[in-house]
Amino acid sequence: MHAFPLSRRSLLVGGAALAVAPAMVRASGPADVAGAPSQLWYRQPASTWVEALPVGNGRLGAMVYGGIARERLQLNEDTLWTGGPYDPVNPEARGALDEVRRLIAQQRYAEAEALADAKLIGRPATQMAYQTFGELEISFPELEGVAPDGYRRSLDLDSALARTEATIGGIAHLREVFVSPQAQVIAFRMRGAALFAADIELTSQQPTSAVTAEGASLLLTGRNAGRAGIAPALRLAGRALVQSDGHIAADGARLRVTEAHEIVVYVALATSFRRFDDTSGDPQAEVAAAIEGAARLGYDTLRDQAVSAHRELFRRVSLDLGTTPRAELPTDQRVAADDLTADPALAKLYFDYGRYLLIASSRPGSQPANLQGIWNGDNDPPWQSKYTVNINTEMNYWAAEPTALAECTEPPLRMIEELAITGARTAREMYGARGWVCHHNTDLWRATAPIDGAQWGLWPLGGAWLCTHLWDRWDYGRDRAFLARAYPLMRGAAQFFLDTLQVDPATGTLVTSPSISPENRHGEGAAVAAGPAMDRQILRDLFRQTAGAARLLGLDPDFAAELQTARSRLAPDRIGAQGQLQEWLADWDAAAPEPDHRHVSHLYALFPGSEIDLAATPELAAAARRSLDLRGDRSTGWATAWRINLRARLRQPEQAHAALAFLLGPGRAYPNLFDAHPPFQIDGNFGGTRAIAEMLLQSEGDRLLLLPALPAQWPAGSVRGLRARGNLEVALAWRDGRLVQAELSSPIGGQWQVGCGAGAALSQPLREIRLEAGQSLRLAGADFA
Ligand code: FUC
Repeated sequence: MHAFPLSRRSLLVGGAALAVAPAMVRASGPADVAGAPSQLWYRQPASTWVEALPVGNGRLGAMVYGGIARERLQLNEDTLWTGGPYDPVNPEARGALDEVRRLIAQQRYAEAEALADAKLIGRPATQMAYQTFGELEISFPELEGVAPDGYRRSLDLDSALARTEATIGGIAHLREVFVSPQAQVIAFRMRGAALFAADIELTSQQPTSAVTAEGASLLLTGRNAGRAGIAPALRLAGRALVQSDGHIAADGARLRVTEAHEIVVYVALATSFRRFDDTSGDPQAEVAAAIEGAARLGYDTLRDQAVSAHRELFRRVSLDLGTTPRAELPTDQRVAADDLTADPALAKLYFDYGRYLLIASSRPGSQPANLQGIWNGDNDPPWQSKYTVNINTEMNYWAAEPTALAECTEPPLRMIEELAITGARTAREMYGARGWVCHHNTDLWRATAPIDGAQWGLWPLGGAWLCTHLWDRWDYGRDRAFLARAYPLMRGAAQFFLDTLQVDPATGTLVTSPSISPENRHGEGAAVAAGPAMDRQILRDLFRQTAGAARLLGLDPDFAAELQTARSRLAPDRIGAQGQLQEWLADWDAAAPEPDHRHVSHLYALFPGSEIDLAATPELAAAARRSLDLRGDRSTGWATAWRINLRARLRQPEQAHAALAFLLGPGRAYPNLFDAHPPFQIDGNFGGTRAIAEMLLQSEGDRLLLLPALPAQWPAGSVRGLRARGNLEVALAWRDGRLVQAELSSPIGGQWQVGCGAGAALSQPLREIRLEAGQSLRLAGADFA
């Protein structure tokens, strides 16, 4: 299989991995239209983890507390997980599969579920957990008990610098933290206006970790932990180097600096992980090389390089939704105020933060953003902080294409390549099928078997859903070489379903079986079922996109025809007795035990899919709206974010804004603006960021809708740098709730149908526009009158 070009190693050699095609970069003006810096800031140090501020370079992460006498940086490295390579397929699964299918066909769902729980779930029935690496602690013994003046702790989203400023004991202090994507180190600098002393420690709760001090550096070594019977296979190393104009001496396992005006600390972290099936790396050599490289360049150069690499991505988009005096308040007070109507700039901050978090947690060569991005301070984190691919991992990337961060999708796209390898084994051994499959979760080791229990894990569409992101990457960027690399992955995902779809005895249509509608129980006393709506919707997309890719590449005409035939035999979406879109093949929705269930899986076809559409399928769109009304707009963090996107697609701006206000309020946003499931889960940040974009611009096929869900709370504003399908860049400005000007440009040219406005106010008919390569076009609001 052809490898994606950027390996983890390529990230380590320099900034070239992040280079951007010049055509994609706008002349970079100030990132912030409104003039106010896009910053999270506070008047006190963080006292809990969800007050600390996240910095990262995709691979390395730190949570900065901004303590006065004791600065803590909680540290992460994205390959530090429990366990080692393993194959969780249950050897009894293949033998029991037909019986589970037969019980489902006979509508004996509870029996089918019990048998599936006993025989189909993987061994172990859980996966490995993402870990915390440890902490860098810098304490200032002389500052103990001294109250600061003018304390300010901030994270600047435009430069990716975390800073703490204060006057302590009459002396000005300035501390700064960033993570270098080029040198692969976390860098800390403290400057004082008078001499100070500091103690520096590197600690870890990982097994057998030992720390030694030598000269001006600390070395931490250890290994990872096992989990659920899977033996640990990773060695780990962390190295810290201290530079100072003062005196540096080792004191046991820590370094003591005295009489300093300035200290700089570089931290490098690594494990022996190379790939899901290879743990032969040399972490000690890796951290030594990173520290040496950082020391050679020096703090100022590293900082300049890191800031410009960040800006290259971050400054592509800028948003202004209007500013009120609330924007002057510390961030925790803005969240606590719980009033998005009075503080439209908080939505802009959340949007900028979502883009910042994606850049900081997912870069070429790194692992994909997991349930917590890259930031985790717990060795037993919620849901193991892994990859839940029945919604959460996909949502992590919903903002990437429309907000011009395509590079950040390299890690999940590479993960799909790896899942296609491990998932081929699961397809063969568990189903006797060709192609590949991934169920509802995966981890660092790319496990693909069902886990947890049938109600959660017996869902074979995880890989298929991920593959729709391959298509999106193609559709937004239109890079044929990318499509050629992605096609075999899509083909394998589709092939699995050609081999495993079953004929439903009642309808004669093709259905998935066994499956579930993610995590929801139906009214027949079980979750397992045949052919839930989401499966059919995802498969319609996967088959259409795979056949489309084959056609574009001039490959496999017979296979593409087979996909189209199978596609036409999938049951269509159905409208149930409540006027709702049916979640299952039968109309079970009214009797389902959790009417407000967080997953809205059957609405996939409205968003992120687009088969259901107000104009093209008005009855189904009305049924989707009815389902959403029945479910309610307030849910867990990610589930609320999904609902906002759905309201935007339904062109219901007021509902979208109300749900966004809930997402950005104290129930679903922590003081550091991390999304609260609760607990912290980063998907809501990314889903919320996409939702704001989706309220301003929608792009499906060649259709473009401008301001389709602009709420009354954002009467005037502007955005530039958004991306649409077909490699189009869009800038918009509006006043009094109406478009003033749109500017469309494309390096490759093309043809689009453009509409403007929400709900019934949508301009009709759509305007057809055509752009030559490199051309840009201005449209005035009056063009849509
Ligand atoms: C899915 C969701 C949960 C949670 C978990 C990580 O199982 O149903 O709400 O987000 O993933």
